[in-house]
Amino acid sequence: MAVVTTKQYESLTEETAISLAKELSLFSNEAQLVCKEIGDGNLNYVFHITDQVSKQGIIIKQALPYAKVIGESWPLTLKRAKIEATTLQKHGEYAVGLVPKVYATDEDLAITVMEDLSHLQIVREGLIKGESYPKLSTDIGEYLALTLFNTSDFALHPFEKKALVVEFSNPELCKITEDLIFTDPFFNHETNDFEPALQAEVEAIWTNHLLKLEVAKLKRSFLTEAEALLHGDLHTGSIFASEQETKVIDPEFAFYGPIGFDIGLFLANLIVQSITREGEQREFINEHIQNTWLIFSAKFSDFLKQSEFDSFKNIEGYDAFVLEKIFHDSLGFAGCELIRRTIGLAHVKDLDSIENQEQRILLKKQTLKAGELLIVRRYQIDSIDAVIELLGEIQQ
Ligand code: SR1
Ligand code: MG
Repeated sequence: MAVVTTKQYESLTEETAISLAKELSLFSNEAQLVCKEIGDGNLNYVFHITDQVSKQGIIIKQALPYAKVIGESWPLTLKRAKIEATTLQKHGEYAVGLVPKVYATDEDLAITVMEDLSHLQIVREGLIKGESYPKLSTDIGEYLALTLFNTSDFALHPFEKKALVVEFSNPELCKITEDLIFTDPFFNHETNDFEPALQAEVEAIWTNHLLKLEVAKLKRSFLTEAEALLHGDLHTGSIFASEQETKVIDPEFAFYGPIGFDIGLFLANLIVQSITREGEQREFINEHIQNTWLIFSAKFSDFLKQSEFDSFKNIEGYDAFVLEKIFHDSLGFAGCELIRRTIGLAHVKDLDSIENQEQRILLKKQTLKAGELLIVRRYQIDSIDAVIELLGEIQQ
């Protein structure tokens, strides 16, 4: 893999991205390159470069020194590009084929050059259109088990694990999550963004003592529990898929945190889909929710039995304790994600694109209720089937 340095940071354009691709010798001399900036996320530029002759392509992702979603008034570290590239490589060692290949990085330009995934769709977009991605939950359940187990103390020597905790320290991006997921939505904060028709529900959240106490505990867990190298932002906009393939992208929020966080974010984004769909389509999403947990927990539990470093792995009840903790954490984190995606700064298209105002508000209220109940009842919910039952009660 090429590591280019010595350049001064400057934002790429479609033209300079092509020049860079040529410099990196990633195409033949005869290639006729075209480039389009396709980034639709909150933070970065994404350049798609294709050779008109061979039809081969690459992606150049560049971090901007500020949050694109807000503008230059919100500065943001460029170091996240290195964290993202290194995480793709580390996770790719374990979750083989489930993350894009990295071809080159340049720390000064804050770029990652990677595999072209343009034959796939962003899962959020596809789900909104009614796609069902039959392999999605099996692939993501495996990705979660492989990446989270293999970067944890269960699989690594304590010195190696602690060195990784330092290497993947990502304070600025973590602060965004601490604020936008765990703090601002639960207070009358200026970053919040909600429809006036939700005023009563939002004020009920701000004054719900029990809910805030439980969110405080979840935030504390996010701040202090360095269990595994997380993706850190595993929503359905961070996954590309087709009927045959799944690839997890965008781990710029990666850091060592609680295992349930990645699982919770993914489940929450499926739950939004469950809430916005009906009939058979909802059942299909509910099966994805169940299967994600079943695949993850079965694999993780198998791996745990073979742990090289945990002397207690065969103590009866230990495996169940570990899995139960991850399950309850996941539900709590899912609840926080549901609430922040409805009333916080960064919304989801699944809800905001519903044109009928009455329907949109009804479904946003259901999303808020699902979030609240997952947080406050997480220790009483004893199975993934019980999560589906809870959703059924909210949807009546
Ligand atoms: C200012 S960044 C807003 C959100 O976009 C990212 O994808 C993360 O989810 C973050 O919370
Ligand atoms: Mg992202």
